[in-house]
Amino acid sequence: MRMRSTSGSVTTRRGLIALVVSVLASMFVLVPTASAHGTIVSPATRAYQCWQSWGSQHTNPAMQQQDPMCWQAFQANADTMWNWMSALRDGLGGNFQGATPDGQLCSNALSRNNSLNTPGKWRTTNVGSNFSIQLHDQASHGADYFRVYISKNGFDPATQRLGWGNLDFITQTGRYAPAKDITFNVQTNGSYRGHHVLFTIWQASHLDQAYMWCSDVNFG
Ligand SMILES: [Cu+2]
Repeated sequence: MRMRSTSGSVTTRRGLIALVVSVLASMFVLVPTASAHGTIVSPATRAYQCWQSWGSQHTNPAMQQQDPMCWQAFQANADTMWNWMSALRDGLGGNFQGATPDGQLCSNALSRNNSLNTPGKWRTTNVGSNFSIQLHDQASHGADYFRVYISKNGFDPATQRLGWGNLDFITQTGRYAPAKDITFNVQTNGSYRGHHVLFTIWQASHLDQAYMWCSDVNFG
C-alpha cells in the first residue's frame, strides 16, 4: 500500500516537472523567434500585400471597396498581417501535402491565418511567362530548397479554395546560403493568362521549418 502510493506521487511530481520545463522552454524558444522570419515579397504573398498596402491605415473604410480580400483578412485577424513573416510550421519532414489539407494551402494550415484561404479578388502582381521570385528573410535562415507551383488553367482563385489537385508543379530549386534576400527565376510553359495563384514552399535551412504562401499573379 505504502509503496504504491509513494511511486504514484513520484510519477505525478515528474509529470509536473516535465510540464513546467516544457512551458519554460516554449517561452524561451518560441517568443524570440516569432518576429524574425520571412516571406516572398515579390510577387507579394497575400498577407504581405495587405500589410504593405494597408498596414499604415488598416481601419480605413475605403479598403472594403478597394481591396475587399484584405478587408476581410484584417477583420478576421489583423495579426495575420502584422506577422506576415511568421507563416511557418516546424517538423513537417517534407510531408507538405500530408500535413496540409486541401483548402488550407494559403494559410499553411495555420488557423489564425485562415482568412488567406478565402477565394476572391485578391490584388495581383503582373508577371510574364518567366519571372523572378524574391524572398526577404529577416533571420537569414537560408534555404534547403524552394518548391514552386502555379494554379492550373481553369482554376478560378476568385471562387475556388486552393487544393493540391489544382496545382501545376513548376520547379524545385537547390540550396541557398543564408542571406536576407534570395532571388531566383522561374520559367513557365507560357500557357497561363490572367489571375493565377503562385504557391511557394520554403524549406528553411536552420531547422526543419516550412513556410507556404499564396501570391496572386496576373499573367499578361
Ligand atoms: Cu525564422
